[in-house]
Amino acid sequence: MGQNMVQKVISSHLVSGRMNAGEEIAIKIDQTLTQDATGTMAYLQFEAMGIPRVKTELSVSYVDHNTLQTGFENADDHRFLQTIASKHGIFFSKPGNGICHQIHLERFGVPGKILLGSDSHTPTGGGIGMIAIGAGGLDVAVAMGGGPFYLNMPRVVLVRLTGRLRPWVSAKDIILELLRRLTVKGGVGKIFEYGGDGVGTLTVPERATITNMGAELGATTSVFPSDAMTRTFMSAQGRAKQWKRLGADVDAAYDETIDIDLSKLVPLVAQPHSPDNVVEIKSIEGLKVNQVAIGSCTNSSYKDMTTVAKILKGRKVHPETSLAISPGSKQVLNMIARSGALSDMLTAGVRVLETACGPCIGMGQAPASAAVTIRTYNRNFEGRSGTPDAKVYLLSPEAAAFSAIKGVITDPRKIGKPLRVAMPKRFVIDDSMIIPPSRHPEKVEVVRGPNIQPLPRKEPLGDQIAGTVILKVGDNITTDHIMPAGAKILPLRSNIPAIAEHVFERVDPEFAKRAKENNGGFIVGGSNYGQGSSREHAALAPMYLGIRAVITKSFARIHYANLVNFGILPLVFADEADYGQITEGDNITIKDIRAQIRSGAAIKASTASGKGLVLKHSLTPRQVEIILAGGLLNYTVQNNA
Ligand code: MIC
Ligand code: SF4
Repeated sequence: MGQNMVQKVISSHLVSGRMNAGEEIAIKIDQTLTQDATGTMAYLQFEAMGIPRVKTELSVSYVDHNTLQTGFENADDHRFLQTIASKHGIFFSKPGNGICHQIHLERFGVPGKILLGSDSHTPTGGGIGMIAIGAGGLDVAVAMGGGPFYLNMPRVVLVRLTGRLRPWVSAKDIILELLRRLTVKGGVGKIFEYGGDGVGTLTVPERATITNMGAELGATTSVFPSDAMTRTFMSAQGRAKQWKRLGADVDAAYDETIDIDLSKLVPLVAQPHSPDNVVEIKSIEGLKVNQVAIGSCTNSSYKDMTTVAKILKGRKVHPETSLAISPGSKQVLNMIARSGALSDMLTAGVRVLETACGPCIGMGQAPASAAVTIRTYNRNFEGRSGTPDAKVYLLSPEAAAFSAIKGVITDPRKIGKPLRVAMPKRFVIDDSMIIPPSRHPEKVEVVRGPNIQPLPRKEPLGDQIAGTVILKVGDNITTDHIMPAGAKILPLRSNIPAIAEHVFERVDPEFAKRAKENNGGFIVGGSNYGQGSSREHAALAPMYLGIRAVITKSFARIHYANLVNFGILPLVFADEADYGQITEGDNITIKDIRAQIRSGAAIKASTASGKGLVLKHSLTPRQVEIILAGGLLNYTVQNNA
């Protein structure tokens, strides 16, 4: 029998394991990317491994998250990142050059290669036929050092697209439709491989919108075949030589199949506060909109921006609505400047922001109290915009632009005659903001400002763990709940003692204080705990506060791996009903923990009231050794010694 595309790429990179769904495999990583908010830690970790030069084919360090520079912290981070990149063989993309995923697609992505990135939206690269996976910074550091990446072989789901999108229905509606059907948990342990006749109707940036937001399904990644459309995109980027055709064999088998008839889709919107809370735009038409934001790694391509400009041309943004746009990259901004599209936007009354993540992660443009803000982004978690009671809706650039004119949410099908936005024959290519590594690394001094604090390390696991339940939370807790971002907290990413003060701040402002008073303890959660970002700070900062184990009904993939990497035990209830038996303030003791997790069987714990509690783990034998060593860094250093 033939192979699907995922099997082809993984088998050609397989270091160990067998490609049976659920079994642990190790794969060779060709390329890595980091962004500044996760990158500083990743490079400190890489440095701690003592490897002089990266061993990947290509590693790129982007600066796109912390670009506000309201104090010295972000600029210190940028300088550190630039110098350490230069010293260790890493390309450095300067602040202002754009969002990591957009630039990687434009300038570096290669079909059939495997990319590991310290950002959960790394799967954007699937739009150009890469297997692109998001991971914690430490996993990326190990990959830069030449180590393989470990994961459980996902189930492969064929998403069969047929037909063609109708006017004013866009790629965003395809992924919103999947979120509507499958929810934010629906993709856990799966890779979505797109196929069918409908694929050929979608350009690379449209495909990238879909693979980008596949992260919101909880999927390991999503991927499109590399076809004529991919070749057209790559040659317009001056990279035709790097193109190769790649797709599934005709007789390939899949673990599951989902059918989507593109011609039946309608404009959709995700309502607050979850990307899967999807309804038809039509059903909420007329809702007053205070703010509109167009951009982010999901929808900031040349095609998106040009479409928006064409809708705005000759019209004005509504007097009571603010419209902010952030083009995804310098290339995009430059091209809309040259074509005149930028001028059309300005004339319409747009606020133009830097080519960076910006409002998507609460870096500026926080909406007014209780405001309605509609965005082309990928996440609308509560408080993420920087305003705790703001209501964030997610939709297509077309719908966002038209609603900005109307001042109320409006179905984009009312815009009128369909638009045609052709892809450029040749993009404007100027890589001058991508700085190659030094040819004389011995001469490069790595500059660290006071914001770069040393990495906290953890001791190997003791024989027993005991402590208090510091916090109990419900289902679908995001990493934005655990370790908030935003303009005030993000600049502390390189300073764990300082950022640890903010853990769970929006859920319970006393969390950090209580954890310190109790010398750490346990967190109890519901299902899909830790969905969202790849930020390892959501594990590293709780580790610093002494959290020993997190006990839940289930975990999201990247956060689970991050907990293991930092030596925090991720455990689940053997009987989910026990979740109801535990309350905040309970004391839990797990004796003989080393032997218990090694034996692989159920783990016996006890509460102060004397009640027994049965827990389970799904650690692989390698992950057990990592936990015993006190985390991946200790484990890697031990094994390299
Ligand atoms: C996000 O979209 O949540 C982020 C900010 O890009 C994160 C990374 C981070 O927290 O630094 C992600 O998606 O991984
Ligand atoms: Fe940046 Fe937002 Fe994309 Fe995260 S989701 S990489 S914050 S643009």
